[in-house]
Amino acid sequence: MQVVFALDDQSLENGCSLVAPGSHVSGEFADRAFKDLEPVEAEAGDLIVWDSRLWHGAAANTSGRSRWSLVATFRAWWAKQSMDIPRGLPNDLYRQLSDEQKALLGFCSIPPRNEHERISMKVSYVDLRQDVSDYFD
Ligand SMILES: O=C(O)CCC(=O)C(=O)O
Repeated sequence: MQVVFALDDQSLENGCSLVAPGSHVSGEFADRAFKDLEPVEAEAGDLIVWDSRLWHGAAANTSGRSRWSLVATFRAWWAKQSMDIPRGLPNDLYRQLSDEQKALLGFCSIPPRNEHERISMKVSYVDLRQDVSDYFD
């Protein structure tokens, strides 16, 4: 999810966001030659939200005025598979994985047993353990 929080009024003249409606479901990466972009004009204080897959950018600022905004991208780090892969993965496979692959398989989002073990469900790469059995009793 992409979020643009407009700190200034935003028009085509001062470089507002540009989007390609429907492109988020095209299954294609952004085509930089694509010309049929639509401006997203906004007032200071508006919050604009779109699917991060939407092809987007910003117009050239030709106004001589500022066009400040805060842009942030969010994704669901807690999204997990429906099978309990962390608990069932053979250790010889686990040991071959990179930290990123371990995170994708859920080893960075194993829920704690209780608030004494951990408050957050999220753990970082430095908290990854040596063996699968080190996560479970
Ligand atoms: O400047 C904007 O309005 C959009 C910028 C943006 O979404 C990005 O840089 O990914």
